[in-house]
Amino acid sequence: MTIPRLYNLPTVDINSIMTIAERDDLPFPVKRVYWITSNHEDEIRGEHAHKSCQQLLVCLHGELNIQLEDNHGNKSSFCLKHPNEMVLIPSQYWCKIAYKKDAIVLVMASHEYDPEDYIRVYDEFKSQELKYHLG
Ligand code: T46
Repeated sequence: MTIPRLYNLPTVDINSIMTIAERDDLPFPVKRVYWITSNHEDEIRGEHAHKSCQQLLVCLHGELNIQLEDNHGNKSSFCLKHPNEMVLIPSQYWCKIAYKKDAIVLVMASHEYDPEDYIRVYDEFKSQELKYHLG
């Protein structure tokens, strides 16, 4: 079972800092990359789960708070503010993300974009738990 995880990626000091993620550092083959630049203080985004897609998030600038919940109600949270940190968000985790002003976030996804892969209603996500428990 895949669980949320924080990675500390290797860096090279070149007066600036270079952070490197080799293919073997990533837990899945990346099929899609996108990035989000937030203009608002404490903007809340996400609030959905993915059926299959897994994602890796890196906060390139600013700060990000990620709150995750699995379908058993187990919660975890991560604060990202260093560009060498990367969080794995597995599929089937409810995800709520708070962006601090001017946050820039890079996302690497295991799947191409598919609106059908999203569960956007929390009660629907929780009812999947019921289905899971009922077998
Ligand atoms: C996630 C967090 C971190 C596309 O057309 N293609 C894409 O690849 C993506 C990611 C989004 N879109 C469209 C769909 C919506 O009309 O962009 C719009 C905004 O997407 P959404 O409301 O899902 O944005 P966030 O910031 O709530 O969530 C996004 C990802 O969708 C999500 O998977 O984990 O960033």
